[in-house]
Amino acid sequence: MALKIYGVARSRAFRTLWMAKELGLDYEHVKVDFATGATRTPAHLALNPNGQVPVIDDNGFVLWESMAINLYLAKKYGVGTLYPTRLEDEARAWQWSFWGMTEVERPVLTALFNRTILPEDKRDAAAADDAEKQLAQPLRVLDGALGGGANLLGDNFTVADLNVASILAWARPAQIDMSPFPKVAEWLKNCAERPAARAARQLQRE
Ligand SMILES: N[C@@H](CCC(=O)N[C@@H](CS)C(=O)NCC(=O)O)C(=O)O
Repeated sequence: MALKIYGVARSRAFRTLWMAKELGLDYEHVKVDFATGATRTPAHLALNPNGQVPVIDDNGFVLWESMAINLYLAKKYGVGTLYPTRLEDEARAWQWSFWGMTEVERPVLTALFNRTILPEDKRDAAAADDAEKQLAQPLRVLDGALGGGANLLGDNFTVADLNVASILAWARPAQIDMSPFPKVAEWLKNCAERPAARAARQLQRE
């Protein structure tokens, strides 16, 4: 098969699996599990020297970093649908993807780990609360941006929405209160209810 996606669905590989489902791609899922040390084997390090997933191998072209992978796949297979055609919209897709990684991912993960993932005696409630406070500013920005249309680049769902929503998918298990950000809450729900998102979530249960 031409495209291989490395990484179990309960890792950041979820983002890429969701993208592949949106694009209707045929792919081989190589279920490398970060929890077993499988990301640190010589074979995996040869693909991604960071020892992480996701990674893709698209017919011999190897790429890591979830946002870069999704932008690449969307541009290769989804111009005019998931990937914008206007240069300015393309730049906004990058803007939102970088923003998600730099402004949102760390605090949402801090809340997630300290509220649900770590063993109870290792959780730091204050760190989680602090992370939720830090998230308020970017969530206000996102709420404001969603005032102009149903999605980040306008009416249509694009890679910008998928990339940011796949990071914010952790907000619910992290028990982030979304009530001050009603547009974000509605947009996130719509993104999560897409058939491709549901199909990717199903992979987390297998
Ligand atoms: N910035 C990277 C982060 C990738 C990452 O941290 N992946 C985790 C799983 S969600 C991983 O593979 N961890 C294994 C390890 O660090 O050993 C991306 O977005 O692709």
